[in-house]
Amino acid sequence: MKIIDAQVIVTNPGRNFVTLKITTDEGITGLGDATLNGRELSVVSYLRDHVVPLLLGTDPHRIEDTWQYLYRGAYWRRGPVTMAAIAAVDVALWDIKAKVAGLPLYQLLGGASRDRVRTYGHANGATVPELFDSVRARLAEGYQAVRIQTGVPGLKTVYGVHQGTAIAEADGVAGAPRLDQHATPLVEDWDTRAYLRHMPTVFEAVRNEFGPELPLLHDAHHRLTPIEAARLGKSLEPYDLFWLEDCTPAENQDGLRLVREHTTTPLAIGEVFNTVFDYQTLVADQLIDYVRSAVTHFGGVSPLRKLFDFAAQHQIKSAIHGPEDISPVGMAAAIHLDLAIHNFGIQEYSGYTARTHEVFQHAFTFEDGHLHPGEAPGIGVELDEEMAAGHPYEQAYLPVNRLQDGTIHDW
Ligand code: GCO
Ligand code: MG
Repeated sequence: MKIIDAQVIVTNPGRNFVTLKITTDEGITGLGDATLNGRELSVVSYLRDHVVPLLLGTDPHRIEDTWQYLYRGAYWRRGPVTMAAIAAVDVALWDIKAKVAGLPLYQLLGGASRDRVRTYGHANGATVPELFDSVRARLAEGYQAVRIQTGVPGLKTVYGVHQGTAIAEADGVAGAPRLDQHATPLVEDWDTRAYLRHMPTVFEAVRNEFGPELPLLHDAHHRLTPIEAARLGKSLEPYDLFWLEDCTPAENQDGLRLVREHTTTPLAIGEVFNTVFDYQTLVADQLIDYVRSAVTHFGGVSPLRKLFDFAAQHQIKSAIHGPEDISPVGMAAAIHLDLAIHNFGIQEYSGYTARTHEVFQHAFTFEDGHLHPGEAPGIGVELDEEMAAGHPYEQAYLPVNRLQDGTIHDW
């Protein structure tokens, strides 16, 4: 079998998504997600201008060899643009291989290790009463674990969450996704001391309202230094968090050691990482509890599977990044992997707009707070190209963040 065509399709059914579609001489097609939120067109060019010409005429069954060829052959390794492009190829080739086998992808990854995939959803509120309403909405949708993000008194914005207009036609499968993309970057404001004072009061209120059982998560969105993160983890211990996510900018892997030495709050990190090298110290020295990388930004199913196997040796679990800026193609690939691996932890899922469900028809289902990849051969997603063309690319940026004196800070 040979690859005879590879197209990069950009569509915006509520936000920008980049999809690679590979076609073989036997008419079998495979899809891969290459969406890099806020920098989408850089991956489009990487694929169209540099990767597609290398794929034409090659054997789609040689997934590992193609991966190594694109990774090592470029000479310039790693980085989000490169790894998102390679991820799209990897997933599209797995999709083709599983379609040829007539099996859903999870069967090729060893078969199901569980019946369904537990998810968590997002609850956001500027105030505590608004937050409670949002938690109730997630519970009504079936979620059995909830991420808690709130406003901080004195600050204008609810940090690190998707701001903007709720999409009116969102079908509510898992909450109304909010756009975090703006034509020019929205500027948020930040005060670490106010945040550190406020968060324990929020979690105390949530525990008092919703009881001790509900798994609660929190994302600090890289905004703290190691000593600040250590203090936050310690102050949240009474509220039994499922995890504290991205508490520091973890390019400084060793910084997590300081956090770890001071708190038993479980730590999750890695949505902006793109290779195993970003995790070496964190995993080998057991400085974290959950690895957060997405199939889409980590070079695909092949390397993420290897990371999970490495993490398993240190009792670290998976927690694949899955906000609405991962397309349904990337999400489907994640759900197959979640079902197959042994050290599964949880899957993030915040639903999609109704338009996105129409453009990306998918076999995966969401019920009672759990996902299942479905039994369609491959990853189980088909892209309606005509409909996709009706929702063209729109320039969009993520927010940026400044301290109150105007200094740019992490978002
Ligand atoms: C999460 C993430 C997202 C990011 C977004 C950026 O944990 O879901 O932090 O909310 O902000 O993916 O593109
Ligand atoms: Mg996050």
